Amino acid sequence: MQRYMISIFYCVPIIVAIIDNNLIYFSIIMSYTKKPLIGIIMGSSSDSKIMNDAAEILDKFKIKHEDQIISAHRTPSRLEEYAKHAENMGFKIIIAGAGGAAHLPGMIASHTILPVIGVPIMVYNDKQSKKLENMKFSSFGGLDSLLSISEMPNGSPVVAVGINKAGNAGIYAMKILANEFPELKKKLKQYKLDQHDSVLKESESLKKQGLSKFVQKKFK
Ligand code: RP5
Repeated sequence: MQRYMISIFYCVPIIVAIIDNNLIYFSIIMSYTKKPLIGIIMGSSSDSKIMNDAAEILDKFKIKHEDQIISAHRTPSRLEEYAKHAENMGFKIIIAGAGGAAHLPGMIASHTILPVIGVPIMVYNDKQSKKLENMKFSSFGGLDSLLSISEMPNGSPVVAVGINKAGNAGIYAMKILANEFPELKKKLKQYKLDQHDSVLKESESLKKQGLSKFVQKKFK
């Protein structure tokens, strides 16, 4: 079976002609740039710096998102309200970050059928200090949060990315959305090509300068 998509109008909504087994049919693809499609939530304002990596990816791909703080432990009643709000808003995906016992992603998933991508966050408890070396990390270095999110019981899955890897949550969300929005598929392919090119560029420069000079320059 052969499938082609021809974009007729590059405006919103986009109308595409789909040629499938010699049959032509038209389909309207709504633009993904007009309204928030993703809800980003986090358990505390202290998670915001890490969760911003997810927002940056979404912004790069021009996907609107709505960002909120919802604490599973401190604002439990808001959890259920938020799940309803996310569905009413037409969000396609929720990205939820939390540290420590990290119940937020799992609890949100239990209130909605929307896919939830959980970001385990390594908690630090010296909020006054801006210097990384002065921060005191939680005893389990984020493993507590990773296990809380990934070890959801049967029937209530939450996808977990690596500890503090909110950017990956953003990319994964783009991959899910790309099934619905062909333009996003193209952008993801380009993103991969850019990654490839940037490794080649670095490798060329390493080869040219030699390892010791390269390291001196890169880590100065
Ligand atoms: C979790 O507790 C939050 O997600 C955060 O990562 C952690 C610490 O919260 P704060 O004490 O910094 O507010 O609920």
